[in-house]
Amino acid sequence: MAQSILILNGPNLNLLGRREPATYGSQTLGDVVAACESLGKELGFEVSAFQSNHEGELVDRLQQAGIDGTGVVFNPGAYSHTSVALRDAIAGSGAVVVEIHISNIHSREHFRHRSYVTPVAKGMICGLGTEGYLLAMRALAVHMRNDG
Ligand code: CA2
Repeated sequence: MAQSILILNGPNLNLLGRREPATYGSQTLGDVVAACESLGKELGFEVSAFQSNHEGELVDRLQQAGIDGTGVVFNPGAYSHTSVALRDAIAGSGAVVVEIHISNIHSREHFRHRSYVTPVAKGMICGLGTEGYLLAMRALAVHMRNDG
């Protein structure tokens, strides 16, 4: 059975492409997911996607990913900077997560510089626009192949 990758997006990312194009680009979340699905075919991974504005729903998906052995490309949005619950969900479930931010969180306001997720993620990509989702998938695919 093909290995799988979940594209998980947190609060407000459903607005992608509709507001703040200078910061987040002009692709919609649908465009991003379509590009990830297409790369998934190329890499031989099943791809699913989920977005929620609700922290607990993100916790549920991370726990399930840990159980299923599904790799996660995760943009936690603003919860990155606030959520011990998301950090605990990753650490506690053993889900393999590559964190991604569209913008460079280190060149923005000070409160965005710290992510609670980064220390428990396999790695983190930021500032490369929506291309970051595809780079994260490639990194995850290499890691998952090596790990069986
Ligand atoms: O750069 C990123 O990907 C962020 O995770 C995006 C979050 C922000 O709170 C993080 O600091 C960095 C915000 C997501 C909101 O997305 C919008 C997209 C279009 C229009 C309005 C909001």
